[in-house]
Amino acid sequence: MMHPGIHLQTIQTAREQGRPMLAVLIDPGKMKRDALQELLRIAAQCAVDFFFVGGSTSRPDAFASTVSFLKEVQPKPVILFPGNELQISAEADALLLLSLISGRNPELLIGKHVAAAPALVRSGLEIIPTGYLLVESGKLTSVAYMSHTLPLPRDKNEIAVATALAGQLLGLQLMYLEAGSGAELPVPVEMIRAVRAALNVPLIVGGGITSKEKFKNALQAGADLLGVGNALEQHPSLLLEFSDCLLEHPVRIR
Ligand code: 1GP
Repeated sequence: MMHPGIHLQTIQTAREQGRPMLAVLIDPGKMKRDALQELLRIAAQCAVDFFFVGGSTSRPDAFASTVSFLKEVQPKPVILFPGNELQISAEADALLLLSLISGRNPELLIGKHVAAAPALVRSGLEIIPTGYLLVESGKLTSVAYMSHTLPLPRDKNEIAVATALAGQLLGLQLMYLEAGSGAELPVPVEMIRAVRAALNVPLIVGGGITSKEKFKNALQAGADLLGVGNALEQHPSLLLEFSDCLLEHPVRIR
């Protein structure tokens, strides 16, 4: 029996209380330091629960210095969302150990995990086993290309549900329904609703959430934690709108 660490417990408790959460995704490969500082200034006034750090193309040095910087200048937990096995930093609070269960690339199901396991144990990080489900989202995304996997068809909710259930049966503690960073289309609301209804573990939804309306749609469909990155790189003030949306949510406890 796995005992959840403190950050997983926080997410589980929020789900039980019907209090959706917000994670701001920082891609160190894309975000310059002054843009990050501006985003942090806005985030300090918002209902941000976590910073996720990761990306498909980020270099290890930029990755490590971004994690250090975040830990130094702001109080919210920093959770690693690694784009590859080099994106590990013991300075963070936790790491989503992603298994790309929508795909059939053995390296991303278990291979990279075997290579990284000794370093993960040594790091002392809270490790959160997470099922990662990539959903087709219009045009080809970096994550679909880099992972050499076929995303789930957008209109096949039953496949998404069966995949998420299989991940849950295997003991994964979170599910991440992902359209891909910078996705043209976010995960369809019907799919979020169907997967959320089938799961006992918390559901993260991200990719292509670029407006308050899309944010609200994912929230109302049942996402327990919303991940937003790309849109905030371009329009950091959107974070205020997303935060208002969470605080307006009927059962959000402030
Ligand atoms: C990517 O789900 C996250 O893994 C966030 O996506 O950058 O499109 O917001 P965006």
